Amino acid sequence: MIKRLLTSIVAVLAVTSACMAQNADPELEFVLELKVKLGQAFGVGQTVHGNRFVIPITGGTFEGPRIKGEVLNGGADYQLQNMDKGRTDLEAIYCIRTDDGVSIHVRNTGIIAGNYFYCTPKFEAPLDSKYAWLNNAIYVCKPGGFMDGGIALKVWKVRDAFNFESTIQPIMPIPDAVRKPAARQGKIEEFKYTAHKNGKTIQKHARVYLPYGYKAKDKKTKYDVLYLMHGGGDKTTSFLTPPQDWLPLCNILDNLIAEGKMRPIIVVTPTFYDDDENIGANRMEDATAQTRNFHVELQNDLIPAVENAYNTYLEGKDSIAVTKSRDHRAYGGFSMGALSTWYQLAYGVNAVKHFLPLSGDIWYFDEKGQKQEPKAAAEWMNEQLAKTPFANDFEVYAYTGTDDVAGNPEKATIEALHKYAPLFRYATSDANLRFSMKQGGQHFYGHINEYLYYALPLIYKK
Ligand code: FER
Repeated sequence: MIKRLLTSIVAVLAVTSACMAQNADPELEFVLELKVKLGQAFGVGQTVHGNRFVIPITGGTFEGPRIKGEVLNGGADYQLQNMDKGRTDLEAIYCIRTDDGVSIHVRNTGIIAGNYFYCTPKFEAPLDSKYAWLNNAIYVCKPGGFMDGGIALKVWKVRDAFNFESTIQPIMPIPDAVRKPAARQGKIEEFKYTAHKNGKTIQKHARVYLPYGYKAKDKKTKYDVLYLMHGGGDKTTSFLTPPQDWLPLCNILDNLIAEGKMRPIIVVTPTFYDDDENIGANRMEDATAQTRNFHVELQNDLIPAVENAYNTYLEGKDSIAVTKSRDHRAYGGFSMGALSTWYQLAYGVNAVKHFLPLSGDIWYFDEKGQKQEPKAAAEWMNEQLAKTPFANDFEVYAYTGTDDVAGNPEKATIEALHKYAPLFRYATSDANLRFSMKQGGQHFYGHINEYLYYALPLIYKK
């Protein structure tokens, strides 16, 4: 008795753990439609089980997205008809054969009660065949129509519904130690360059983080470069060296590199404004246009200037050289900088391989200047990428927080990319789009820099 009790507890636990792994609701996936030819039915009469009725199955065809073939002669539908109770129980047993010669046994049981006519077929396919996938699933079936001397039956497989919410990766608190200055620190330099913007030549600057141990003279040691764009109203220092109550990115970088969690890299923090001290009218339209156009300056001015000044993989100054070294380049940004990241992906995927949109959605407008729904933005993004030779060669690492103004907009963007932009592979083993949300994460650098603690080791594996 006790032993049986223990056994059943173990069984319950096994069932519970299997259930916990899949908290999604079920949905149906169409598998095939059968067109079954029926022979002359005959009644056996009243038996101990009820009124037994036999309908021979004499042939037919079947077809679905992954399988097709013929229904074999020799099966039958064995029915128990209880007309007085308004109920018929049926059990059809027969075989089908695929067009490439695999025989599959079918046993389809169901009920007819008034208008309600549903069955649950079971398939027995040879384990060593390419149809073995039919074996381990629950199916439902209902008539798709009645022909003279036959019946059409549609079959669906019951599977877990895709639950977008459950695919969002959570973000754990980062270790306290990585917030503090590391023993071995990189250097932050000011970098001046000439940009060509709206037909004008302007002098601009960016900040450059050089990892600990970077030696200008050691030309053989080359570094990948990450460009990080600030948010609206911010400047070139906002990421790396914010006021003390924010989490400075230089501490994260120094500590990740010192702990061996990522390769040493160069980080460049430019501005999409004319310069730090000239943020213009700082109206939203200005910022939107400047984030949209920054890819031109990045490719023509900033990348050639900064990557020829430091030891990087860029060899040359033109766009061909920039494209050749794109595997070694990442672009990310916060808020309006995230917007510039999406625009960089849409307009400048030739120059960059890795993208880090941090708390920002895609702003896609129609001719009247109306911001479009995430679906239209996702379709536009897919079209943009499809035009390039890099449609299958980019990676997106998207992050935001639940208490961030960009949280829900970015979440809607990711879900739309998953649904409507086939070039993005999301929640698959070969994903090129990843999405994480920090519970309570807000719209400020302190939280954004936490996201980079997780993102950078993914891009810059040792
Ligand atoms: C967003 C929500 C807010 C976003 C940007 C902002 C690009 C804010 C911008 C600003 O105030 O500068 O989804 O995406």
